[in-house]
Amino acid sequence: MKNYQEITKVAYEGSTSKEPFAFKYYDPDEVIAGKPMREHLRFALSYWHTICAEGVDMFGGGTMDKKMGKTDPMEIFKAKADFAFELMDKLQIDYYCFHDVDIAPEGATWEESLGYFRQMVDYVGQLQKEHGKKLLWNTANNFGDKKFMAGAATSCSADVFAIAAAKVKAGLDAALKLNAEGYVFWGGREGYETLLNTDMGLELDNLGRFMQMAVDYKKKIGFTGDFYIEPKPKEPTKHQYDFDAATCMNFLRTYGLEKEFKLNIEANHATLAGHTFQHEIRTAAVNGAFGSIDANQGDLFLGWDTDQFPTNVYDTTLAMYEILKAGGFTKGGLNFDAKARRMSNTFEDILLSYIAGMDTFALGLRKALALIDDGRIDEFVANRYRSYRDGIGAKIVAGETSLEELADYALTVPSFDVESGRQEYLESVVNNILFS
Ligand code: XLS
Ligand code: CA
Ligand code: CA
Repeated sequence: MKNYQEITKVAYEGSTSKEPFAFKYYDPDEVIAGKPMREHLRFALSYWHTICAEGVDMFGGGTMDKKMGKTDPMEIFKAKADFAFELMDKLQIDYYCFHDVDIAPEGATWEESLGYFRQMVDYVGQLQKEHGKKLLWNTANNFGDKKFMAGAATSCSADVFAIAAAKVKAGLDAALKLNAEGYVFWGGREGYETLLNTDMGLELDNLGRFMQMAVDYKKKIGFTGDFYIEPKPKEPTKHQYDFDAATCMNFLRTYGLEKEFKLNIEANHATLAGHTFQHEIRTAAVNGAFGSIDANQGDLFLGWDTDQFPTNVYDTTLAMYEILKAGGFTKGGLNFDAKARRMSNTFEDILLSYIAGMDTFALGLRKALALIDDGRIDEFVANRYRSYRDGIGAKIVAGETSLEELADYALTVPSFDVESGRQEYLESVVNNILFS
């Protein structure tokens, strides 16, 4: 196998290629269904996993060194940024995502940290221009530091609320400067462990106030990117306020914010909430809040956020089917919030894991389009609900009937047979498309 330095560009070679450092299904400039694959998929590199994480887990230290041979903190972060953009070039990835602490060192005080952050925003801004890349979204890490142990916008401490706000303000200034397509709010520790020490009502109201202030500031500075909330049911806190897509929509409507936010759905967070990835995408879409995707997969046997690169084509096909049905991405994209396994600890593995993830979604896109072209599933669903297209069904849908009228109507219905849902047949249609 070639080594990392030898690979200058991962090219598309088609499904018969055995070259490890080639795409088998992702042909970035191939036009399918009216646009190039790169525009359908809008792949993004996750800075925190790929550029920062070194393989540390609960039981052991790093298995990879990503300090790029530097010792001075600013030099380390500049070298990491150079590496990030070189990697995006090699992989033909157009977008990236970061937390504030991913791109810059933290100083002894907030003021010092802010100074480093601003310098590094300028640095990545320059690299963005040189390499022709875009920022899909950025965010604030308001969960890692000790001060966020009881939450950020839902902390019991108003001072912590204030520093969290300061970090979001700095993040929005950066988003504006870097012309980001979006900004993410993942409520890392916005939740609680026990009600015995928690004023839930105040915490939720404060979270609503926090989000409203972010919206106000966004408008004030003229940032036109999307705002996303990223649902997750647990980890780190036991009860997270942004449990799943439906809970987030309820939160947004309660605080009158539903027009200002969309959702960033993460595959592995969906499964932790006891939902399929498709369910969460569909829930976002039917609520008019489909925005962006954190693409990864979990492990069926492990109940935590394993953030694995997606390799399951069945899942990516059904996810891409939902994404296409939702109208595809506008400002959002597919961010690989995923990391190679701890023992896949070489720079070659970084390339190989992205290639696997990108090809799996590219194949999913191709298969989802084939499912739509085939038409059997859409036709089945349309036919299944045909009783709502005329007669009493059409009146129900139009809101033109009442319980009294329906009660009279029910007396005229001789029997109440419901047709078969044909689940097994439909699953066999999916297999037929996948394997032909
Ligand atoms: C953690 C989340 C996080 C967000 C950004 O589980 O996925 O990485 O995407 O803060
Ligand atoms: Ca995520
Ligand atoms: Ca995650």
